[in-house]
Amino acid sequence: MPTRYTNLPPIPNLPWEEPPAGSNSVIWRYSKNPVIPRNLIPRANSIFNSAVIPFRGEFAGVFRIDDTRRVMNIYRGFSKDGLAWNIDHQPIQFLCDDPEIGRFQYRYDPRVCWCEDRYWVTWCNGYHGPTIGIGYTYDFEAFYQIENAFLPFNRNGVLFPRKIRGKYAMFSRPSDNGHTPFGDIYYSESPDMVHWGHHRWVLGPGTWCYTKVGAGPTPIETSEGWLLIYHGVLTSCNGFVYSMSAVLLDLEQPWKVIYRAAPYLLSPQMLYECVGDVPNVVFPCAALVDGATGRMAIYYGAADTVTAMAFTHVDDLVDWVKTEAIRD
Ligand code: BMA
Repeated sequence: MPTRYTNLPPIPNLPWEEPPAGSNSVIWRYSKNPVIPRNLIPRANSIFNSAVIPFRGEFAGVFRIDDTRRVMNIYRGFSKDGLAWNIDHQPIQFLCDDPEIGRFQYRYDPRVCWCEDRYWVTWCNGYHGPTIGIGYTYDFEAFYQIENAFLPFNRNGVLFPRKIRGKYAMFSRPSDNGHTPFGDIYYSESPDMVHWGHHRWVLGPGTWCYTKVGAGPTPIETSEGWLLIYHGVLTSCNGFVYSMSAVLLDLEQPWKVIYRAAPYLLSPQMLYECVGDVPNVVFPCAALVDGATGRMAIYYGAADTVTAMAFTHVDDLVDWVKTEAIRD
C-alpha cells in the first residue's frame, strides 16, 4: 500500500530523472552530476553541502561555499528548475540584534526548512567553536540571525517542518572542535527557537558508520513515521568515509526509532564523490518530495567539492528502510 506522505505540497517542477534502464536500486544518481560545479561563482574553491527548498513556484537555496582563501560561508541562490543555479557572489549578510552573536567566524553546512510562517536556516556556526546557528527569512532577501541554539561544540542542526508537541524541534550532533571521531544524533525542543531543552538521544553509530552519524535533510513526514536521511562515517585506514542512509522515527516522539536500515543507501563510489578536497564523501543537506507523485530529489555534497543529486520515491524509500531494518 502506498505511503501517505502527509502535509507535502506538490512540486510540479521538481528535478527528476527516471532510473537508468535495468536498475533495480532504490536510489539512483542524476546522470549529469555534479549539478553544481566547484567554480560556479568567482573565487569559489568549492560549492557542496547545500540546502534547497521550493520558493514561489521555483527554487531557492543556501549554499556552502569555501572560497579561495578557504573562508567558509553560506550564500543565497535561485533556480527555475532546481538544476541551473544563480548563486550570489557575496555571502548572506545576516541582520542580528546582538553583534556578539552576529559576528562572523565561519558558517557551513546549511539546512533550510519551512516551518509555520517563514524559512528557517540552520548552519554550523563558529562561536568560539562550532555550534548551531539559526536564522530566518520570509523572502530570501532579508536574512535575520537569532541566538545560537546550543553551546559549542555541536554540528548538523536540522529543524522539523512542523512543531512537535507544540514546540519547535531540532536534531543536532554534539561534537568537538576538530574532525570529531564520535557523534550521535540528539533531539531537542524549544518554545521560541531560542531556548532549547527536552534533549533526547536518537541514534548512534552502526556498522557502515561506526564512527559517527549526523542528521541530513529536513525530516519528511509520512504515514509510517518521520523519514530521516542521515550521514554516517566509517574510519578506514585511509581516513573517513561519509555515506548516507535512512530511518523512520515516531511521529509524535521523534527520538524513538521505529525502523533503521542496516546498510547504507548511498556511498561514495563515483569519481566526483571519491576525488576532491576531501575524498570519499557524500553529505546530504536537502531532500525535496513532490506531494503529488512522491518523487524525491536529494541534494548532497560530493567530496567536499561539488553538489550532486540523487533520486528515489518516498514510498520506495520507506519500504526499503522497513525491509532492510534492524532493531537496535
Ligand atoms: C564534516 C563537516 C562537513 C564535511 C565533512 C567531510 O566534519 O566539516 O562539512 O563535509 O566533515 O569533510
